[in-house]
Amino acid sequence: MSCVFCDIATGSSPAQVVLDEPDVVGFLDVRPVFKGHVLLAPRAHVATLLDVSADLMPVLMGAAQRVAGAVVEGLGAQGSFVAMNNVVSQSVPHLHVHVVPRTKGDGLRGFFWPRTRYADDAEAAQYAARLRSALAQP
Ligand code: DGP
Repeated sequence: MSCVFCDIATGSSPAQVVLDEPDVVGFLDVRPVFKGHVLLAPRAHVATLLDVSADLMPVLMGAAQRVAGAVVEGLGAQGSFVAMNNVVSQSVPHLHVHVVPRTKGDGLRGFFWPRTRYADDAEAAQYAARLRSALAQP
């Protein structure tokens, strides 16, 4: 099965690589939200966040933290937006963390999503309870 991010990880497809580590590769998004937008992908094919091993997770998040620092130090951004799509809105089914440089007034408003409200405190409490219950499963 072909995978464009596996090909970038092995070097068989070209990319502007910014981070080249044993378990993680970071490269410029070919269609950046802002210039310097980086994608971080595990070298091994992993489809979504739910498939990341416990060992890989801190490696991936550590790399995201360092790239978030690099967009500030290296590009002069004030901050960053760090996110990933999982299945829904995920156009490449090889996990990738977006690190987008951000600066006040850059024009990005509310990012991609519309916001809603809970009907009342009871509804919010019910959602919280369902999540606590799911998180309590072994
Ligand atoms: P997402 O929609 O969250 O799955 O983001 C996928 C991103 O991947 C999208 O912003 C464009 C980028 N992308 C897709 N194909 C390529 C590619 O071949 N090279 C690079 N550098 N980026 C790609």
